[in-house]
Amino acid sequence: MTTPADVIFCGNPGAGKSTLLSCVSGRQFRSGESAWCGFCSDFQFQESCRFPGYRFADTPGLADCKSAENAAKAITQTLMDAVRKGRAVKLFFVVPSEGGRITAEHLLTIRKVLGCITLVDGTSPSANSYAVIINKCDTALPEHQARVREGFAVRSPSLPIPTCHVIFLPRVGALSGKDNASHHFEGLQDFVLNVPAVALANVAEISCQSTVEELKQLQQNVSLAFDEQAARHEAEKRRWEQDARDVESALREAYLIQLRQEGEAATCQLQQLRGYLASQTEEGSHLEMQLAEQQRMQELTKQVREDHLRDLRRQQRMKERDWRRSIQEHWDRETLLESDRPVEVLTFSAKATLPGIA
Ligand SMILES: Nc1nc2c(ncn2[C@@H]2O[C@H](COP(=O)(O)OP(=O)(O)OP(=O)(O)O)[C@@H](O)[C@H]2O)c(=O)[nH]1
Ligand SMILES: [Mg+2]
Repeated sequence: MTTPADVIFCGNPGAGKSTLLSCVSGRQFRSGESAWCGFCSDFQFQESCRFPGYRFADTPGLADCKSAENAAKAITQTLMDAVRKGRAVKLFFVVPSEGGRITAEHLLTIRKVLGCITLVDGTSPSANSYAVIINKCDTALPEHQARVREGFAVRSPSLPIPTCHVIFLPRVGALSGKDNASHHFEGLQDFVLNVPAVALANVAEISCQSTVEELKQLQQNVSLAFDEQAARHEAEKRRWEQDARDVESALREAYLIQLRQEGEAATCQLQQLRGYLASQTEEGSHLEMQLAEQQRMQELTKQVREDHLRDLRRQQRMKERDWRRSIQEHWDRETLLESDRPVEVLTFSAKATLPGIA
């Protein structure tokens, strides 16, 4: 938890100050016009068990011309009470959302309240020394929010003290037209706790004298600033659109190049595959030819061998026939001569001289 401080809500009538204070603190701050009727300098701080040590103060709306002086007094007294008690102050301005525009009336209130403050070091409040609650937002359009944030974040003739502490709260139907109703706004308590507190040394009276003239001047400034901002945003939008188109065409170009390169690589691979297939086919047909040649040679060899074998057998048969014939002749001669030698011995010696055939 941050160091306890006084939480003070300022803003124009009907912005939702009392309602939001009740929602944050859990204490009842009377809302609606009746809350500040009569003499409005009758302020009161309230403490909350949700935030020990903190004090919460509501203030009346400042831009209402009829009661502006009383409202100014009430704001000054509230701030002076913090000064007297030496308490740091967290200053919040509640501003209703108007479609991404902050009107001159609300800026005038911020300027007037900040303009009456002197800090302990003798200086005026600097950038980020207060916070803004944009209330009753009907839409959460990012471009509206960005425009409002930018409007508060940049120092301008309409807003000499900028701030980056801005929160957007939705319009809650259940609170509409109801006094003293409550609602939990997501992130609001943390926002209140985290906004820096400032130590005040003095608070001057808020002047309501030349409010009408100041408002007129401010309205012109605001309208000018709004037009400038709109023109800047339009130019920025056009630049972004052009950038987006450039990026898109660069991406498309890169994609096409990649596609082309992939196509070329695929074609190259296909050619390699075709080449490989062709070489394999050639090798295959070469092998087939070799095989056929081998088979032919085998057939031929077989043929030659068979021829040779047949030849040998024929020669064998012829030799055998000659031999038998010669044996027979020899035998006949021997028989005729009545030889004493046995026939087996003669047969054996004749076989032993035949060429090696089984
Ligand atoms: N729909 C809706 N109504 C809201 C919201 N906040 C406040 N209101 C209503 O707006 C009206 C004014 O709210 P207040 O809280 O009284 O406003 P204020 O800033 O305190 O006004 P003054 O005290 O007159 O300066 C009330 O009727 C609330 O019910 C919101 O977020 N949504
Ligand atoms: Mg109020």
